[in-house]
Amino acid sequence: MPLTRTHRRAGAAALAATLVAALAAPGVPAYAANPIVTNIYTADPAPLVVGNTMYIYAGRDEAATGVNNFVMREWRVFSSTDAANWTDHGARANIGTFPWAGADAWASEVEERNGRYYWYTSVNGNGPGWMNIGVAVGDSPLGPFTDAKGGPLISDSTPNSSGLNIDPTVFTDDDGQAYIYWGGYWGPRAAKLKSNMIELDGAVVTPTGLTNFWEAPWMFKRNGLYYMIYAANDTNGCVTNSNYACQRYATATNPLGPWTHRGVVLDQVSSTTNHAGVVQFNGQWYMVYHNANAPGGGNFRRSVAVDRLYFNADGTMQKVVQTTTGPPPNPGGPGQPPAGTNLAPSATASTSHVSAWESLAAVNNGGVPANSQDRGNLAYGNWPQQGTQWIEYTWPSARSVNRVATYWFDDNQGIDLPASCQVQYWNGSSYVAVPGQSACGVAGNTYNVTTFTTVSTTRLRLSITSRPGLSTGVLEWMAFQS
Ligand code: FUB
Repeated sequence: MPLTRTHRRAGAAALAATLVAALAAPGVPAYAANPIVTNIYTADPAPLVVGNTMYIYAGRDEAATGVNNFVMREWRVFSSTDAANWTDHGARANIGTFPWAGADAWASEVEERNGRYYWYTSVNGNGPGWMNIGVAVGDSPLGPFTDAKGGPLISDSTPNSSGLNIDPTVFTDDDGQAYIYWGGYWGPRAAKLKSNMIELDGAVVTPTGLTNFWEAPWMFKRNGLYYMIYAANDTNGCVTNSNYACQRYATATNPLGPWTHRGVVLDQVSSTTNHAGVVQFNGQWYMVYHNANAPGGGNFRRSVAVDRLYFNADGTMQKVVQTTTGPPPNPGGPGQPPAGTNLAPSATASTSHVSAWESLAAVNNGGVPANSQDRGNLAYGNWPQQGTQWIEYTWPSARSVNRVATYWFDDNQGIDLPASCQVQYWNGSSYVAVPGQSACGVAGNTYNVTTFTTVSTTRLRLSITSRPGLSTGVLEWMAFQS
């Protein structure tokens, strides 16, 4: 079983010793929180969603302390069903996967097509030049993977290739056309891929508009708009020292550009390199990136981290807030309302604040949300308020209550899942926490049930504390006596 956050809080120290010993083996749970793995060093993460699972494909940094070079020989896979708790599946490809290669298992990305999984890798071939793009293929997200081509897909002998042929990102458009972008040393390149996914289709082009591109492109599409994030290392709003990098991004209305630069989406991280991927999972957007934050970490001993990514209403992206906690668990799925008689519809709702364009009526109108972004039955939000806000039920006479269920609203913009919450009741003179309450859950896309010792009250309150810089919202708040 993957570790939960509760486990982590309760027994992180005890678990550490066990995990350090156990994690060499595949299929072993990895730490949650950021970095997501701390028993080994991992870098260049590439997310992929398959069904209800998010995979992260990453390189492994094996440089000893004080070694100022990449020592990278294998690519590993991690998976999660909630973007918070991760399982390490071990190395699923390595330099030996490519008989023509000899070193440097650098950044990679996996793309699915017709049930096959194509793993595009940066690797040092034994031929002329330095880095190449190879491609392995497997029949499942975990492989086994074998060399798909018998030689590089892209090398220094590919006409118009990059000054450094690394960091492939492969994107398949709605019409089935796949594209590969790659490059380093300020040299982004792009090409179409044939439907066999292992041959370029036509000429390599030099995309325009990727301002200050350095390396590490990642392409995705949202609402019909193409996005490219990429590492830049300019000191013009990106980094304080050009040994480091940030993630800039650009958008386009055509998959081959031209691109329009939009700004910085991830600031400098604690490692000099900055490599990220973006993915939508269970209705929410995530950025997966690396830093040097694991104990003993450094520029060649990096670690993968995951955080939420938010879009503004105009499609621009907010800067990712780099956290040590990682995102809250997001198990997804519509969920079913808890059984029992819901006392909420018979109450009058009130709140500390409701946004003008949202509705407090949402919380007790009996709606059944499909997910945390579902506005179909109204949504309550308290934007632009931050910190602690509340919603409250008042009944004309006392009710006995010992359980609530909360379905949070998350608009992927200013309203997010809260940092914490507490159930309170009016004891005749003030609001106090209901006695014996279980954890007040903050997961999205589900009913968070909190139980407590029965109270008899006319007023029940849900106190909600936001995550930094964000507001909170509720789609449904149910109250029961079991
Ligand atoms: O991990 C080796 C190289 O460092 C990657 O290919 C680059 O993107 C940078 O992260």
